[in-house]
Amino acid sequence: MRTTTRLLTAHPAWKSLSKHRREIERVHLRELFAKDPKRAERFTAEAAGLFLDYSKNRITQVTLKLLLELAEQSELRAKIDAMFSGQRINVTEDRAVLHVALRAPRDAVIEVDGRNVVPEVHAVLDKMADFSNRVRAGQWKGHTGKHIRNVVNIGIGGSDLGPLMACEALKHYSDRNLTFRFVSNVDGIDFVEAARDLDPAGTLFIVSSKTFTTLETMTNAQTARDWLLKGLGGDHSAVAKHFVAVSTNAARVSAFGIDPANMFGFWDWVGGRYSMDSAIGVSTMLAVGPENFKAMLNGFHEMDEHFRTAPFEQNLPVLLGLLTVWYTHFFDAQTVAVLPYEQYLKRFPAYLQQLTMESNGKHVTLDGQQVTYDTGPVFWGEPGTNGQHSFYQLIHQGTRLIPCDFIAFAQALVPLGPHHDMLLANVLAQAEALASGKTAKEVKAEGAPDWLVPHRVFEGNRPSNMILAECLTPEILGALVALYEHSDFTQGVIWNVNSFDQRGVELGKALARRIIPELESERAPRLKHDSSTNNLIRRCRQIKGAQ
Ligand code: G6Q
Repeated sequence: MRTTTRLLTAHPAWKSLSKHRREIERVHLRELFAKDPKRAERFTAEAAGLFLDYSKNRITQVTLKLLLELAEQSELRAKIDAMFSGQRINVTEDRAVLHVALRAPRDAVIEVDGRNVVPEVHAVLDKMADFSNRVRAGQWKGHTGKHIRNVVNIGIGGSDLGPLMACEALKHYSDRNLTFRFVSNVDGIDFVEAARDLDPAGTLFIVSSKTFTTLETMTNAQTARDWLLKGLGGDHSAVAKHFVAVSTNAARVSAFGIDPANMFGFWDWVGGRYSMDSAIGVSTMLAVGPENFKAMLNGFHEMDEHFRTAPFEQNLPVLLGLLTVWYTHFFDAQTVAVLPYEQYLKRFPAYLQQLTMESNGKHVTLDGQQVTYDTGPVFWGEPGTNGQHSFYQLIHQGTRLIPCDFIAFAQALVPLGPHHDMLLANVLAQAEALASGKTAKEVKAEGAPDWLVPHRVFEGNRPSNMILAECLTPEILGALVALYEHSDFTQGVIWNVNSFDQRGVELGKALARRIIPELESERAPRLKHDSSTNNLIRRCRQIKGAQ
């Protein structure tokens, strides 16, 4: 399907925003708060257990109105409806984009090519639940009759980052009798370290790969099978008790030697980075049990419904997405820092990096025109308070504008003396300091000598969002992930790019396939790369003693 759309920069709201930006360039957040005692109430919104305070952004009501107009002029509403109704909005791969169907309730109807996909989704969820219950109850035993104590997910990218993040995020709710490991890197050390203290008789491997062709995953799966068979005396029938697969490719699963009865399926309308709530999440379900997994899906669904139905001015993903567009274009912000003040969310920024950067790291519009504006920013971050003792310096006093998303929880999952209040005080203080800063007058009043004053001044006026929830539950995790999925979608619509393909990862993969035999061959290969790559290949061969 090919469409020709109006260029983003031709939208009237875009032009008004460009003009408006010049008007508020010099306005300080301190002034905005001083002028409007109701600012905090005005710029907050709430849904699915998440409270978003976006009042510490460099915006006024005029900014918000213009950004909302930009969303309308970009036909965001129609595009949301197109996604939720199963239209093939992933035009370059001719696919529907229906991760929202993965968390739809059992009685919902969502059709792809005239077929309701919701019953299939629930059939897989039921199969996952049955399997998880059997493993957790010790009914699913290893080949020698031992209980399964270790679960190793083998996958990469979308088949790794989501379950890895979710298992960590929901550790508090997990069965501590089970150990979870994640092997993704083709660097053999990843497998070696994951397996070194495991007993093969009590270990279950989940080979997670949508295509079941991915080099890293298939290499690691093969290594895992060899390791298992070696550990269990070479009996091939052991594979059936120690390997299950998550894939859309039954033929390849079977060719690998995994009984298709032990395969959990999903569909081509689930993109890898949107798949943590599909069967790709079976490790998460094993960890936390089917009830908690369902609770997570409910949280996703609640945010989906909010995104689909709430007016844009109260719509959390729309607001978050528009603010990213605002800073990317009108303040030249190159990055967004995501800073969870919750140790269990330590992998959340890494997860978001794939979600956001694979989705909107695009240089052409849906109709193939080179964009004339920046698209997806770099997402990065670390859990608080650790970052405060390293890179926050640059956010506070550096020369770049770095919008921050702070994520905080009013209650600790495991209260421990004064820790949680200290944690909360820190996140609130950071957002306040970034917004208000500290003037030269204030520094002088503290008695600083004149020469030291400039070093101790904080400009402030540095924007942040605060995403606050009661505490980290499975529902909240689902809502949080859906918030970013849909914020990403909003940005992709404004930029008019396809947020659902990832062609940019292909070229390197293809070249690696060519270089592997060049490194492995016994005879010196005829190299036809650039001279740098040729030299590096020769040097690596020499070091390992090849010709
Ligand atoms: C995500 C991407 C990518 C994918 C991996 C693994 O959106 O598609 O990260 O998840 O390349 O692919 P397989 O699941 O097919 O092994």
